[in-house]
Amino acid sequence: MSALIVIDVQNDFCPGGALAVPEGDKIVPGINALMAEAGSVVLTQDWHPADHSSFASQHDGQEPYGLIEMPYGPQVLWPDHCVIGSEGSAFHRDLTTDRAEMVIRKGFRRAIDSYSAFFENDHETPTGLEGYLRTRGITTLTLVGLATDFCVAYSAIDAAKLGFDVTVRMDLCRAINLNGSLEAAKQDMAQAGVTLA
Ligand code: VGL
Ligand code: ZN
Repeated sequence: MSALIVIDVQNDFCPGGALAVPEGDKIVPGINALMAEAGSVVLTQDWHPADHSSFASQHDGQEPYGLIEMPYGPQVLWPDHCVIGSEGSAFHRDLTTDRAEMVIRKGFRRAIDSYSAFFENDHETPTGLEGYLRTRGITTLTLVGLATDFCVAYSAIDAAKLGFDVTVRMDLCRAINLNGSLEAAKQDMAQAGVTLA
């Protein structure tokens, strides 16, 4: 059994949003088309409290896109984005959400970020998605969405490590590309056994 995992296709990651990914909206029609053929569809939603610790605004003297050390490791600081219930946290208006059987929200704990749909950024706190997929007998995953080099890559690598058969449709993803993060993410995904299509 297979599932399509659509990562964070939300207003704040699209042009005009708080953490806009270039061309983030361009992938929406292709994702909708792929959903029509998918076995199961899971959507993820970045979902932060207004005082989330990944926001540069919460750290004196820090600017967005800086790097700090958190108890769980290095963390990039972001502009405030995907605040719970805000317009920016909503799915892009053209994304088909009707076929989603599961919506998984992540990053809702103030003290820890969660790029991956499977584990928070400490790499050990589970989101529950693994159990959901396994109990449904789903072993094959296709990932699409935003951003290639953060939430998509982290999710794909975790999924491959957990033993899922993982393909990332690169044509249906777009990247932030911060200091070479896209190239690094591609290499890390390939090394983890993810198929880049
Ligand atoms: C993401 C940065 C911060 C993503 C989420 O969806 O890739 N990136 N929060
Ligand atoms: Zn976030």
